[in-house]
Order: sequence, then C-alpha cells, then structure tokens
Amino acid sequence: MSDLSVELTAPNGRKYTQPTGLFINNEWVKAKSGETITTVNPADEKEITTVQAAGPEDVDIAVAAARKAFKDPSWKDIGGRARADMLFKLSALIDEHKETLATIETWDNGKPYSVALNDDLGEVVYCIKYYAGWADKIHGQVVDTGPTKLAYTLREPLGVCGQIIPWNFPLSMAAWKLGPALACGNTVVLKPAEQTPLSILYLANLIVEAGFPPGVVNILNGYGRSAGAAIAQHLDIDKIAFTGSTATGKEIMKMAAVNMKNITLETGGKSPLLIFDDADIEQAAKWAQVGIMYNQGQVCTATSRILVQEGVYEKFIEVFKECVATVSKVGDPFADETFQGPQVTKAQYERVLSYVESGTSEGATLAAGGCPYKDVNGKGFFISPTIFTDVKDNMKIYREEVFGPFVVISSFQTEEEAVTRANDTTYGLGSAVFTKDIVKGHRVARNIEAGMVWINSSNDSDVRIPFGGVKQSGIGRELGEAALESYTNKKSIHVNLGTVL
Ligand code: TXE
Repeated sequence: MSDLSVELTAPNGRKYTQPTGLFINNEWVKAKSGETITTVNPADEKEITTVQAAGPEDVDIAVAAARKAFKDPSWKDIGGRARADMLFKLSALIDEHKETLATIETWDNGKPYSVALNDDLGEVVYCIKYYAGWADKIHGQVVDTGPTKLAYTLREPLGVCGQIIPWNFPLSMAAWKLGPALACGNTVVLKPAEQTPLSILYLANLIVEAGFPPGVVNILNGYGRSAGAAIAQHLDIDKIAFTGSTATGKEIMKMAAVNMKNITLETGGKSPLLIFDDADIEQAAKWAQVGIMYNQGQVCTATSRILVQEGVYEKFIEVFKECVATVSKVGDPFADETFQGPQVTKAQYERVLSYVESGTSEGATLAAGGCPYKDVNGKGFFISPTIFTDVKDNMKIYREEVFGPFVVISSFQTEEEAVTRANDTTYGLGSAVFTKDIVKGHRVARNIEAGMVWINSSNDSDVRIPFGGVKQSGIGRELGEAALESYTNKKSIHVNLGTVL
C-alpha cells in the first residue's frame, strides 16, 4: 500500500485496494496543488476515502503524456488488430473484477448492488468487447471518379480526447467513451465526476494490465470548475466528449471553441412517455415505472413526463401507483430486494425535494411520495418515489429536469395534441409511445422531436444502437457504429492518374 492507495472494506464486507491518485502515464501521482476530494457514501453519509484532485497543472502534464503517446509508434503504428486485443483483454479483466467494481460503484454512488453488478458491469464488459470488435474494422472508402483519378478516404483518429463524465453511471459512462476512442486509436484524458471517482480509479490498474502503453489513457479526478474547465479549454486537446447538465454543456461548448475542438455533448432531458387509449395498460405502467424510477431517477433519458389519453387516464394512474408501490422498494443498496437506493449526494437529494415543494405550491396533486425516506438509522439521501398528477404544462415540475424518482402525469385528448405537447420542451433526448396500433406507433415516433423513441417500452437502450439527443439535449451520438464517427476524421486522398497540366 502506497500513500496513493488505501485498503478498504466495503459495507458488504469486500476488501480491496483503492487507488487514490491521479493516473498519468500508467502511474499514480499526487496533484501538484495538494488539493483532495473526500467521497461520501450516500446511504449512510459516512466518508469513504480521500482522493487527489487535479488542477490545470496536472491537466497540462496529462495532456502532454497523451500527446506523446498518440505520436509514439507503440500506439500510433500498432494497427486495429492490436488495439482490439488490448480492448478484449480489458473487457475480460473487468469481467474478472466485476464484483469489486460493482461494490465500489454501489458504495460511492448508492445504486443497488444487483443493478451495479448485472446492469452496469454487464454493460461495461460488453461495451468494451463491442468496440474491441470494431477496432480492426474501421476503414475508409475508394470513391470512383473516373479513370484519371484514384480517390480514397482514410479514417484517422482525432488525437487527444478530453472526456468529462457524470456521476449517475460512472463506469458505464467511462466505457461508452473509452471504448470507441481507443478502438479508433485516440489517446484520452478522462475526468470522472468529483462525486464518484472510485470505480474509475480502480479501472485504471486494469488498463495497465490489459497492455495499453503509458499515456494512452490518463484519468484525472477533479472538480469541474478546475480540472474540467482546464480540459475543455486546453489548446492541445482535439476533442471533448461530455455527459452532464445542459448548463455545463453550454459552458464546455464555449470553452471548446478556443481551438475549435470536435465535440460530442450528451446533456439533459425531460423525456415524454405517451400512452394511448388502445395501449396495454399493465405493460405501460411497468415500463413507465422502470422508465422513471430506475437508478433513483438519475437517468438522462428518464421518461419523466407521462402523458395519458383521457379514456385511460384514471385507470393508468391506479395501475401505475400500484406498480410503483410494489416494485420501487427503497432501502440499503446492498440488500437483495432493494430497487431504489439513495440519491447520489445531499445536493441532489435537496434539489429533488425542492421540486416537491414547487409542484405542491403550483397546485399539482401529490399522488405518492414527495418526502424523504428515512432508513432505520435515519441517515442517507433516500427519497420516496414521487408521483404528481393533474400537472399543467406551464409548471416548473413539468418543464425542468428533476433527476430523481419523480414523475409528472397529465392527460391529453388527441394524437395531434399529444405530439405537440411532447415536443413542447427545449430538450429532445428520449421518448416512449404506448399503443397497439403499429401505424400510429411509427407515425408518432417520426413526429416526436427526440434522439431516441421507444415503442411499447422505455429506456431500453443497447450498446449497439446510437444514443444521443436533439435540441438542447446534445450534439453527436455515442454507442453503436455512430460513435466511431465521433472519434475519427475522414481524410481524402486524391491521386492523379492522368491529367497533365
Ligand atoms: O452536473 P454537471 P451536476 C443534470 C441533472 C443534475 C444536474 C446537475 O439534472 O441534477 O445536471 O448535476 C463536470 N467545465 N445531469 O452539477 O455540472 C463535473 O465535474 C468542465 C444530467 O453534477 O454537468 C462532472 O464531471 N467540466 C446528466 C460533469 O461535468 C465541468 C448527468 C457533470 O457535471 C464543469 C449528470 C465546467 N465548468 C447531471 N462543471 C446526464 N445527462 O446524464 C462541471 N463539470
């Protein structure tokens, strides 16, 4: 154990070595400023450990390492097959360590252990494997322009990529960004969210073990306003990929303009879920519960606005309330039966509760929850699953992203009204439509302004399918083949085969 790692025992009894440093050039180092961040278990409000917090000087060092690695033949010239081998190995190592990684994720973030293990780690293992599969299949095209010219394109990596990620799915968000960036041959400076750095720091050692050369991946824990801003405005970073709030996304866009970085932004949402009279109400209620309550409601695509056609409005509310009461079991995230753990931080917990106050004062009907959920020891940032009905379109709770186990329900009369109101938002990330009429389902899906539409499900994302938003929900796409576009340039080569001047 060095002074940049610590032996910990998690609440489930698992013992492991937690790295606490900044990861630069495959080594652990201290922050130049000496600044640190202490992370807290949101389930009992106790401190877990203290990690180094990077500042601009550390970002400079990490970017220099990433630039050097980008140009080094040990990475630049190895080709897609060798990059695939490293990514496959990394995926296998994550799989081997998944119980420890899931434990750390639950401890630091508060999500139920069963979710962290089966969903988050399952996705991370597959995501890295999926992009390993792409690494040797990224190629350009020959474009036929006639006999006097050979024209072709090369797919080149962008260079040094800054990746800034949020706290709601720490490892998944890291995998979504690392997988395609590395498959395409880029190098990375990644900043985890200051609230949840621990699992990604543990991942760093697996990256070394998988054989990635020094400097290819650098991980800097730190605050957004210092380390994050230094990454966003660094003159030697070529691309910035960000997931987080719309407000911070706009700031990052401005900072990234300093050297016209390539950007991918995945920001907030207020995703609608439409239920038509002809829908299977039981199914709609089950998917709607998952759509908003999963991960404590801290999901960018959470279907947080439910619009129900008036013929089934009352019935839906009754079935949905019953479903939430049965499925959304709040409690100790390490307990098997728990569906919902605490909100990630006190700030997020207070933010959600402030929206309860807002909804009540604006005259919506509080149909369930709307209060803290206190564990036996009276600690932790738990909130009772909250349902507001009779919500009007001008209310704050209808318009703003709450990011908690908090849903608003309203009724509509016609399909046209449903689509107009679904689109009456500055966001455009996810959306869901419930109907048995296949023609109506596809028609509504086309008319909704969103990056993703689920017909007869909600939040049923997949690593193979592009993910991203329109309007103020973001720019560009992650996941699927689309992510390769976000991490490569197309270079056009024109070869003169005959034209003489
Ligand atoms: O997000 P921030 P916060 C939404 C959600 C939530 C709200 C606030 O509504 O309630 O945002 O959460 C880094 N330059 N989402 O404040 O600030 C920061 O360190 C560079 C939706 O936690 O966007 C972290 O790594 N970086 C969302 C990351 O940005 C900066 C997930 C996200 O933090 C920075 C999270 C700056 N000036 C929150 N300021 C989703 N789309 O899934 C912060 N950061």
